[in-house]
Amino acid sequence: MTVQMRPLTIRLCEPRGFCAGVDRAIQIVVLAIKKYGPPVYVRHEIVHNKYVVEGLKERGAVFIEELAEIPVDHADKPVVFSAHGVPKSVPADAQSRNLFYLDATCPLVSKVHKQAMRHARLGRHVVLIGHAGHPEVIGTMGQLPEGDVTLVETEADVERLAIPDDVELGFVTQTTLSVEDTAGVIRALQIRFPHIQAPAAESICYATTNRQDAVKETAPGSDLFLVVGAPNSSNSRRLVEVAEKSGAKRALLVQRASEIPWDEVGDISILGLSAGASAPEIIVDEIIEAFRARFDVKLDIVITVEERENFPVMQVLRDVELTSADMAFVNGSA
Ligand code: 0CN
Ligand code: SF4
Repeated sequence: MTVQMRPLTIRLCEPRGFCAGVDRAIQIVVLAIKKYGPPVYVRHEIVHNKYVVEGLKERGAVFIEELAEIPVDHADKPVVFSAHGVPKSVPADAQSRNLFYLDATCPLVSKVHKQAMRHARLGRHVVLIGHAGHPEVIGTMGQLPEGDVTLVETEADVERLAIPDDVELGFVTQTTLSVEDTAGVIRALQIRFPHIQAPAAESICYATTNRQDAVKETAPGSDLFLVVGAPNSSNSRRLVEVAEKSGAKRALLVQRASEIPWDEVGDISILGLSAGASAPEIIVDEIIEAFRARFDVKLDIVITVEERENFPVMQVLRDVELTSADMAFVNGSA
């Protein structure tokens, strides 16, 4: 006797998953291992994803948090800085240790660094909107001398700011924030400090914006919304919040199919599904398969925009060839 499985529509967001900055950062580590041989040191998780980090470890990457962890007799091994960016003190420290470094900071994070430096050059104190303790925030604050940047996270923080009215101000933001919440914080800043200058271009990146837009489109009416991503991934966590705010009955962040709480999933008929910018597609596939084993799945791909961004790696790595297996790992499909 065949058992009828309950029908389930999976609304799959497109775009989702890897962005151009993540793709580039992973490529840099893979190419550096090919070119220089293992070990290649990587300062901080190259992107916030365990599957990616473990895959790179198997290929010969060694993850560290600080340059001082590199053994003295390995000073000739390359060290890669993560996609999230680093304070100016880090390349300076690498230079003083005579290390060979490859900077995998996403070009869109570097753009925010430049916007912050431009404000400072024009005599403005910088207000950074972002999450305390996040490596990107540490990196952006570290572009300027201590005391030249003030961090705010919320509208309430803006109310508490004790900056005299005659101080020239400019703001920038972290690249992976909630578009809506940030608009609120910017409004609060502009009310409190009408003379505050915006950056020359939007600091929240295209990938963050597009993934949030796609979730906004698919979340209404979803019984459950799953976002593939890590708890330390800012952009992934924002997608969970956006799903909840946009009308999903419940939204959860999962790193792998094994984290799906099946007891709590219950009798759902519409599932929303997306993935953060650091989450490989292979895990999205794994999750769809896990639902196929339990439901009669109909896949509904919701395309909100087509992404064409591609960030090339640095010149020194362009002569290295990738195998098709490397390429599959780099684009998240293996
Ligand atoms: O998850 P990520 O590694 O980083 P955050 O969203 O926590 O910043 O994704 C890549 C984004 C960048 C930079
Ligand atoms: Fe760059 Fe945005 Fe991707 Fe971060 S999420 S790596 S800023 S494109």
